[in-house]
Amino acid sequence: MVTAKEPKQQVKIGPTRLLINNEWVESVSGRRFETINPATGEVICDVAQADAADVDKAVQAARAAFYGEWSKISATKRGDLLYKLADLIEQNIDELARLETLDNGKPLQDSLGDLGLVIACYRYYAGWADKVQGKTIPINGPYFCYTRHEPVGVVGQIIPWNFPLLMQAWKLAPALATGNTVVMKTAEQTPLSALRVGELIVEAGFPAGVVNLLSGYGPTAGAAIAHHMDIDKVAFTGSTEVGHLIMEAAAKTNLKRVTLELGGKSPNIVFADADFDEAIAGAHDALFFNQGQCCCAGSRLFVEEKCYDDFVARTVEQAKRRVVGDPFDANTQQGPQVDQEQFDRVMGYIESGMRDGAQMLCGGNRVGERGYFIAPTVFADVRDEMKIAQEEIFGPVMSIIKFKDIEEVIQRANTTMYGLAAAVWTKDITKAHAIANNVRAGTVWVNCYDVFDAAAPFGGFKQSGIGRELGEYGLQQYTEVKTVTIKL
Ligand code: TXE
Repeated sequence: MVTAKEPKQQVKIGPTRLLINNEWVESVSGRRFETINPATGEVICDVAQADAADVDKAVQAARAAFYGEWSKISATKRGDLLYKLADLIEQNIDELARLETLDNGKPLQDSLGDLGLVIACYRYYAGWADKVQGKTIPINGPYFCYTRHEPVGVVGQIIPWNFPLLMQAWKLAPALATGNTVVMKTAEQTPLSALRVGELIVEAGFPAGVVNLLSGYGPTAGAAIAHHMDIDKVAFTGSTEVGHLIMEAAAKTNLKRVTLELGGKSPNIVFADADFDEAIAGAHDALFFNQGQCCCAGSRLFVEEKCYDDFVARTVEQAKRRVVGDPFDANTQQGPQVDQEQFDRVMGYIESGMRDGAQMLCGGNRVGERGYFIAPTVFADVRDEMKIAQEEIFGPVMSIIKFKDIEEVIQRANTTMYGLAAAVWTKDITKAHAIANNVRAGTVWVNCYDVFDAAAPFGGFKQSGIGRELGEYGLQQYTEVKTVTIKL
């Protein structure tokens, strides 16, 4: 049950203006927009609303910094600044976690979990800053040839609302480690925590113009970034639909580099020989974690025929036990969906599942009278062609699908336009490798799910994206290779 108290009282609201050139400014238009507490539906505060004119200002600041002070700072010093930022985030971890929970609705424990990964990400890339090296190349003739890995330039970054602080870290850390400057637009649903990090960025000592933070909407501020002629690269995380628009904008303007991390419909495959308790708990978390609002959610749960009935029964029991309620309550496992639009969308998918004849075994309803809470919902007997098995639901709605054998499940797992993640639960190492090798996805987890580490790359095959984030691979997306050839 929802027991939302007045979480606002427990949270200190940080800056609500735009960060451009290390100054906190109102938008050029003077417009502001409201950000809502998803646990209550009430307004938290309003925030300056950037559009194209503010993007221009931010790009000018970022360009000046790129050619100016930032270009003169050593790689080691860039690393030091990132370490300092990580330390400041760690010192303010409780305040940031509460702000994240207030604006996004995720349980406080989950915000703290995200922040652990945030801090690790900044530290990981801080360590890389002075280790990005080119090569010397033995070309023919009397020449000395080497490569330099140079920053791409001014980078536009557009991030979503499901992991506001973590997505900020995944984007900022590799970009700054490699010497780029940034114009970042946060999601309109969750502007607050990123702005508080902006204060810490200034406090850490990053020069003016290196990081510019804009709150605002996609079709205005976001599109202005994607179309800007003086932005060298755009990194986007969000829907596949908008991913198409970002690439189109880059193609129509200056061919800025594009990296995309988009939606998914990830197969989570349970064989009858799996450790049953672990598979049930793992499949539950794979789907319901973060209110189901994960791009890599295990949203097509394939269960082998031999163990199907038992698995379904126990999975439903577990879903019924999930504690939904006030995200500030320590016992809460599931908070509200992020906003009314996402709530309506998820409820629409629940209706479509029922219409298509899937068997709804629990949930399906709103929880409480205010806020955007949805009961954990489990559909069994889902068929591949149903909408709930095809489209990204992005909510606490599990779709269980029966399969007979390994060849069949590999083929069915791959019948999707997405390819972000996959998982397999089995004690048979041959089956585990067969799934790992043959499912077309950027990440495959074996007997685990959602294991993230700043050192391990993440990203999509097919329409789940272009490029990789995290790890050494993530650095490559933020550098240009320059070949220098010198006659001897
Ligand atoms: O996404 P959008 P929405 C999926 C998920 C969800 C659906 C819709 O299925 O239900 O997308 O969510 C900015 N030019 N994911 O509407 O619109 C927007 O302001 C430039 C998966 O929130 O893609 C925000 O900052 N930018 C996902 C960001 O794009 C634009 C996370 C994401 O918003 C823009 C979120 C435009 N024309 C949603 N339009 C993931 N991969 O994790 C919007 N934006």
